[in-house]
Amino acid sequence: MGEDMDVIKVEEGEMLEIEIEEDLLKANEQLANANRKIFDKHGVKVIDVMGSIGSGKTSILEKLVGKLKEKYRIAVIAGDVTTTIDADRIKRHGVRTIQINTGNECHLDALMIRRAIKRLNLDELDIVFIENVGNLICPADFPLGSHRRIVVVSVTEGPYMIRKHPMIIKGADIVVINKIDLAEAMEVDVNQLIKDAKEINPKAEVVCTNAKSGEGIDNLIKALQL
Ligand SMILES: Nc1nc2c(ncn2[C@@H]2O[C@H](COP(=O)(O)OP(=O)(O)O)[C@@H](O)[C@H]2O)c(=O)[nH]1
Ligand SMILES: [Mg+2]
Repeated sequence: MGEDMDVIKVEEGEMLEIEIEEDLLKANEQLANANRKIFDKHGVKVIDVMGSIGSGKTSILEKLVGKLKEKYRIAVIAGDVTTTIDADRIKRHGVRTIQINTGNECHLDALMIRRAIKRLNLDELDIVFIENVGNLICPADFPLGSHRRIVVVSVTEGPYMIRKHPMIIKGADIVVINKIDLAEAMEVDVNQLIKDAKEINPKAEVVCTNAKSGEGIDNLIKALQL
């Protein structure tokens, strides 16, 4: 697996490493704004998908790509510390896929995305999905230049995932509550998760999904205005 995958390996010292964190965040934001301008110039809509490992990001992307690939020209950039597992899964759906291996970094940054988009012909694309590195802490501080940010939380992570991650929920345009098919077994109250999300971020749209069956994916497509 991963042999013919297009992989960017981020070497040490190549990341946006600036001594003072504030400068780092500022530098990232400037690059993110520049990325956004590039996307807009080429008419590409970019969607950043965040969430813990195992929450269902790749499964949701597979379903989205499956439903949208006839209508739109799609590429997927998958971020992961070391593997190409996600990009391999998505590539099977026949869309252009790039893996970014971040090495020690627990999030993608705007420079990594800049490097990845250099490998894409943006004029021949309508949508770029980005699967961020799997956790709900680090990606919150690093905008990539995307138009929409999705946070995926699954019921198997227990009842407190949303309340315990207010920063990333605040920055989300859409909160997806996934694996609703397992809510009963997990004794997790989906309505309470929805309430938690709305309380932290009243502007975010909340969508419930079962990425295995595809339930709710059309609502997510609607929320994304695609
Ligand atoms: N039952 C159930 N399993 C799911 C659902 N979404 C994802 N999974 C499973 O959860 C595991 C992790 O999903 P994955 O998409 O790899 O999560 P990621 O790490 O966030 O990309 C896989 O075994 C999926 O088949 C769901 O809605 N319901
Ligand atoms: Mg994944």
